[in-house]
Amino acid sequence: MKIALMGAMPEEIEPIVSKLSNVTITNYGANKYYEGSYNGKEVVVAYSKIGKVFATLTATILIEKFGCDKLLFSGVAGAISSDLNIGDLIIADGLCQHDLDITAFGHPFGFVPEGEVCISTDVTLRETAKAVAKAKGITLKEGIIATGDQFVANADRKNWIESTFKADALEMEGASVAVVCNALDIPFFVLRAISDSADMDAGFDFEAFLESSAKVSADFILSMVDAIER
Ligand code: 4EH
Repeated sequence: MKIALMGAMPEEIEPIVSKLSNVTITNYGANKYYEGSYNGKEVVVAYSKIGKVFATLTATILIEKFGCDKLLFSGVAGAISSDLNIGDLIIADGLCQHDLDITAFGHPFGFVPEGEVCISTDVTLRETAKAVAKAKGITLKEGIIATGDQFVANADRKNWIESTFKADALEMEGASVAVVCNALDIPFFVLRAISDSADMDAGFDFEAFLESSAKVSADFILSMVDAIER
């Protein structure tokens, strides 16, 4: 078993890489891949850079070049649901692309022929997350995460994403990981800690809370690695 641990930004993987043993770095596809072990389990860690295209590339390389057979994403997100506050954790039940629009041809937002609006994450990994949360006494929210190539800092856009996709949080990479892992039949999981509320103050909040929220998510992901059966 080899577990891929992926983030989008350096801040999202630094708290993971710093806890690995026997790290080797491979440069590939204009990116760095950190291979190492965490409490005896083999992991490969990378940050993709921001957005759907880079996330697709990195997820594909983690699976096809490095041979990872599970993928866990860790990072931060903008809250949609009003019961998510800064630092809270949400796991994705499913992920959709809020910026995908071929509605001109009668399709719903987020849908392309032969695809699906919402791709579900692995049920076993979700159960592992709930067991870890219970053991740690942490509240985990579960819901839909909407992905798009936009930093949302606008209440109207946020409300549209909520009403169109029933989404609880939004970010810029998760649905890419979902598309890749779903197509390649790799169990995957997306965890995000809230850094902002995707509203007028989002830019400011994001800068203030990126590091602390990224660490909340990374610490939880490492506990999940410990809890995953060999
Ligand atoms: O990887 C991108 C980062 C913002 S863009 C998506 N991440 C953070 C999640 C996220 C998010 N996405 C969309 C947190 N809040 C979000 C929001 N909308 N409101 C970025 C960040 N820093 C420098 C440059 N670009």
